[in-house]
Amino acid sequence: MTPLWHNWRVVCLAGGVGGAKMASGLAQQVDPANLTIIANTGDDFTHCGLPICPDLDTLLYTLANVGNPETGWGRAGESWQAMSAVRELGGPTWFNLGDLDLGLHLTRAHWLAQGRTLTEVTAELCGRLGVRPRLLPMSNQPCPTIVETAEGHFPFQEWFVGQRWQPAVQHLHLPDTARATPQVIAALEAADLVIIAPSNPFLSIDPILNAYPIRALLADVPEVVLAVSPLIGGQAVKGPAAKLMAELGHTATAAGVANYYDELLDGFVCAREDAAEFASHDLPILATDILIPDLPSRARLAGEILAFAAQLAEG
Ligand code: FO1
Repeated sequence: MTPLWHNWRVVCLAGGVGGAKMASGLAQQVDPANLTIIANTGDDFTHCGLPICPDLDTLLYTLANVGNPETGWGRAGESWQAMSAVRELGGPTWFNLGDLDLGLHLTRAHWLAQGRTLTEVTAELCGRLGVRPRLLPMSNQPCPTIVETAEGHFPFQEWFVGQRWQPAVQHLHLPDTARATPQVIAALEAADLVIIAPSNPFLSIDPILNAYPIRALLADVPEVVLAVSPLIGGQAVKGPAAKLMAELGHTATAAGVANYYDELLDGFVCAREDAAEFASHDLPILATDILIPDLPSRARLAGEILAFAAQLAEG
């Protein structure tokens, strides 16, 4: 029997590593013509004169099956000749750009300098790497996240990579001028299902929601909105999600994440061992195995989430 979600238009809001795993599961289940991934660009910055878009690139490489499975970012089979030269010449070495990865940054810089938008450039890169779902930056303008800590204000990558996300976060500053692209708005208006990937709620998802009018669209458009927990047993699968939740005054649990997204959600996906946290919640829960290191486990989780969403849509 054809599942209810078969012809659904599905949108996934995604940061880097967790977002890319979710996107790669959805790409195995949903017709690429019906799947749109909206990427956080709050982490983007200019380094050595080149525009770097870490979350977009992690999504691109993962969906193209050329990503580095150990780091989660960058390309598999990378070499580091250019970085050796940067080191030898006394250039900045705190942020590592592999040789293959540099090829992408050079190409993107070239096309952006010709006046193409980040949306157009991303579509071209997807075509070249054989990525068929639509991958969209949330915005075409720079929307840099600034991290306020007791040690001062840091541009995002200087805190995340440069400081290994150690200085305790007091506040995250998101630009109040961030605007979503027309393509992002159209995808959300047409969506039957929106999935908030198991990405960092503060660093990856909030910057997307902050790009006007994405948050309002999620609240208003009558689609099903689900989020997947980035925490299992109070620990982040990768990165600083648990640390940041505690520092920003939230409970670092799956239920804490669901409470944070609050009225945006129609349902929540958590690890089986966290199901008890939701015993007194009204929110519909799918409790399952959310550790998705490989292609089959990602396809399995995506299938379960789509079936859960179909149940919710049927009421
Ligand atoms: N993360 C690191 O921890 N160290 C790096 O040197 C590094 C380089 C890098 C280069 C290109 C790219 O697309 C991503 C890169 N990342 C690196 C990952 C990245 O900056 C962060 O994981 C994300 O911004 C957080 O989602």
